[in-house]
Formats: sequence, C-alpha cells, structure tokens
Amino acid sequence: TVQNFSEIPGLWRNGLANLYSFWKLDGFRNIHRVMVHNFKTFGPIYREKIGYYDSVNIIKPEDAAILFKAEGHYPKRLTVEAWTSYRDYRNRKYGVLLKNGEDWRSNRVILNREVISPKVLGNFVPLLDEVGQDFVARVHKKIERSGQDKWTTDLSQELFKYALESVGSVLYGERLGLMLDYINPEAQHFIDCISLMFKTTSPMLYIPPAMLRRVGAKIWRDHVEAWDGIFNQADRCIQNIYRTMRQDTNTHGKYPGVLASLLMLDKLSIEDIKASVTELMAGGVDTTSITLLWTLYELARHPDLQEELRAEVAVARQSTQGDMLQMLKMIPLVKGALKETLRLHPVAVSLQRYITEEIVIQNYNIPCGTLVQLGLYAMGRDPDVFPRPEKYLPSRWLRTENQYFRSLGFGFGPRQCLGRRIAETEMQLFLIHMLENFRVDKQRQVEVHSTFELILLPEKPILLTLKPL
Ligand code: HEM
Ligand code: 2DC
Repeated sequence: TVQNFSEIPGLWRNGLANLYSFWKLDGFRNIHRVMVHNFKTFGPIYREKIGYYDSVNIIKPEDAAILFKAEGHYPKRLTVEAWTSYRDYRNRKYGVLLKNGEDWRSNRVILNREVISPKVLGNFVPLLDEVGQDFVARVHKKIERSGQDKWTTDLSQELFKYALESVGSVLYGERLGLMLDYINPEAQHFIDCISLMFKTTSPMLYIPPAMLRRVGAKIWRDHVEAWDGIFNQADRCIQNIYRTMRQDTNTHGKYPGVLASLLMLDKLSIEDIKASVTELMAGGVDTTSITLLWTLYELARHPDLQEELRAEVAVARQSTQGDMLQMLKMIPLVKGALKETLRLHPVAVSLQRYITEEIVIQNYNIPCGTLVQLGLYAMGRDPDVFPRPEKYLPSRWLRTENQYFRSLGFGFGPRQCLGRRIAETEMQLFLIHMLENFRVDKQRQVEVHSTFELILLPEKPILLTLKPL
C-alpha cells in the first residue's frame, strides 16, 4: 500500500532549527554534499525544510521521469526570490527565466524559434567558430610571450571572456572585442558583476531578501549593485543595436543576431525582449566557462582520453574538409565528454518543479503543488545510476539505450535551458579548436571539489599548462 506524505523520512518538522544546523555545517556552500549525505541517510526520497523552503528530494532517473510527467503545461521551478525582489525593487520586467504561467509560455515559444530551434544553428556556428579561432590565436600569443613554449595559468578569466564574447556575438551579431589585448573595462565589470550576483544569491535562498532589504544588509546591497551593473551593460549593448538598426534598414543578407531578429519579428514588446536578452547575456557567462574549465581539467588528468578525442576531431576535420556544421555531427566522444563533465560537475545542483497533479514516488503519495527536487549532483555520483561513478568515462554516453532520464544537465522539457544550443555549440567548438592546437596538462594530481555559489564552481583555482602540439 502507498504511504502517506507525512511518512516520508527527513528533517522537515522544524525549518528554523534545520536552518541553524545547515548554517553550522557550512551548508550554504556545501548544499551538494549535504544532499548526497541526506540520500545516504534517508534513502532515495526525503523531505526537507530549511528556513521557509520545503521540498521533497529524489535521486533516481525513474522518479525523475514521474516528476517531469507531472510538471503540467506551465512548468514552474523554485523561484529565486533574490532575483525577483531585485526586479520588483527596480521596477524591471521579468524575462523568460522568471516569468510563469501563460506569460512565460507565450514569451518562451517566440524565444525558442530564435534561440534554440535547430534552424538557427547554421547562423550561430560561423559566429561561434570565429570566436573559437580567436581564442586559440590568443593562447598562441600568450605562449609566445612566455618564452617557454608553454603557458601555465588559471584559465577562468580567459574562459569568462570567451563565453561572454560567444554569447554576445550570437545575441548582437557583432563582436564585443574580448579576445583582444585591451578590453573594454565595462565588459570586465559585467563579468565581475555576474560572479557577485551568483555569490550573493545563495544565502538568500534561505533568508528572505525582503527581510535583508529592510535591515539594509550588505548582502542585499551587493546583490543590487551586481544586478545594476548587469542591466546597465546589457542596456548599452541593446541600445547600440537598436540605434544601428534604425540607421541602416537592410542588412545585406547577413544574420543580424538574436536581438535584431526578435525586434524585426515584432511579436514581443521591446521591454519583454530587453528583459530576456539581458537574462540570456547574464546566463551565458559563468555556466559554459566553468563547464569548459572542468572539461580541460578532466582531459589534463586523462592524457590517453585526450589523445582519443584529438583523434576523433582530426578524422572529423579530414572527412568534412572544414564544413563545421557537418563536423559537429561527427564528434560523439567530444559530446560525451561534455555530458560526462556535467554529470560529475553539474552547473545546477538540482532540478525542481512544483507538480501539478498528485503522484506516487518510492511508494509515497505526494500531493499536487509540492516542490519536488531532483538531486542532479547526487544522481551523477550514485553508483546504482552510473557504474563506477568516480571515473570520468565519456564513452559511457556512446550507447544511447542507457540514457533514460540520465542526461539532465540542461534540465528537461519545455522549461529546459533556453541557452542549451548556444552553450553546447560554443563548448563543442571550443574543444575542437583547443584539441587541434594544444596539449593540456596539469601539475600534480590534486583533486578539486565543488563549492556552491548558486551554481557549482571549483572550490580553488585550477592551474593548467597549455603546450602547442
Ligand atoms: C535554465 C543549465 C548555459 C540561459 C537552465 C536550467 C538549467 C540550466 C539546469 C534550468 C532548466 C530546468 O529547470 O529544466 C545550464 C548549463 C549551461 C547553461 C549546464 C552550460 C553549460 C546557459 C546559457 C544561457 C542560458 C549559455 C544563455 C545564453 C538560461 C535561461 C534559462 C536557463 C534563460 C531559463 C529558461 C526558462 O525558464 O524558460 N539552464 N545552462 N543557460 N538557462 Fe541555462
Ligand atoms: C540553485 O536550491 C539551487 O542556468 C536552488 O543560466 C534551486 C535552483 C533554482 C534555479 C536554478 C539554480 C538552483 C541554479 C542556477 C540556474 C537556476 C535556474 C537558471 C540558472 C540553473 C539549482 C542558470 C545558471 C541561468 C542563470 C541566468 C541568470 C543569471 C539570468
């Protein structure tokens, strides 16, 4: 017989006491490890209440399938209140990330056509390929200047620039110039603001931002300053395109970028377009750059695997004579490597939905309206789901039959990551160009763990050495 909701194991009876022990365990930065620990203690389902935030947590792919079947027509994830509070405070519209219900759906349908449908890939690839080539040229220059035939560095700043240049070129159809020696300080400020925005968000998952705002807490002020910086820079970019669009009406058949396409389509209000383009620009920096950093780290730790990937890329290059769109279809192991990176080092620690119907998971009844979270980080490291989970094995993704609700790094269904195609293409092109030009190496075998700053990040700098082939 099916058991009642209140029988689900876990700590949910005293939210405030739990918040206190969570804080004492430094749970704010260790949410992913706390979740792994909870699954070990309570089993594949547990209920939890920390502060004001009450949820049911699951870990099995089969249960994820049940969850996503119950997400309804307007899938809703946990609201990051810090983000909505900022917009309410500054009187700014919500974009697709923060909208819900019919307003979300109508915006998302139009954005899908310009951002994630297969037809736009042909437009994105040449733009992103150029950025990839420029990145490689930049690394060659750094190596030359070092006078040592190699370059040892913490690549994260370079990768932030690569990611912003990539998403910027797709959104605006023009280059921001971040692969040059002297970059616009405003662009650098934008990058710094995004990191600060994420960092200041995580404590506010548990402490209501409205309260922090009332008491004038520094964390709230920093958060506002970070978003202000993000919106100001995005506004400048958007204004720039808007101006040039009114000057020359016909753009010689050249792809004008996502923003200009949306403006010409004229199906969303300018305010809605601005709100979502700002979110896309902000969402496109730390996510892909950190995933690429983790991938290089894994390839440095697995030199034989690195050679295998290089060989795959060489064959693909040979047989397609440089037709990039074709080449991207011939690199399954490179794609497997990215999936493997997101399995061990997911950007999002969990996926969540408010279910719109009653469901039964692990023989417990869960009522309609409950927030159900899939522990993505924990699932990626569960030996029942992935045999020998500690091993970085891109080849495990080559067999499609065993992927049922296992490859969820970008979320699932109509509410999945809107930037997914941009992210995947940008990351694949990056790896192609890097593998064709450099060998990646690292100093000692030191294990690097993740820390939670709303997204999962490496807890310490990762030093890599790049050598020309
Ligand atoms: C949403 C992951 C890159 C923009 C999401 C979600 C995840 C995710 C897990 C939630 C999906 C769900 O609830 O089912 C990632 C990962 C990335 C990445 C792993 C890179 C490795 C990007 C990029 C952009 C972006 C490059 C922008 C160009 C967004 C937006 C949403 C979103 C706008 C909200 C969509 C909605 O609510 O309708 N992402 N993301 N992401 N992401 Fe990404
Ligand atoms: C963080 O408990 C942990 O893609 C919380 O590009 C639940 C939660 C809710 C929403 C998730 C968030 C977590 C992690 C970061 C995500 C976010 C939805 C979108 C966002 C996954 C798992 C992200 C990084 C977007 C950010 C775009 C923004 C900067 C404009």
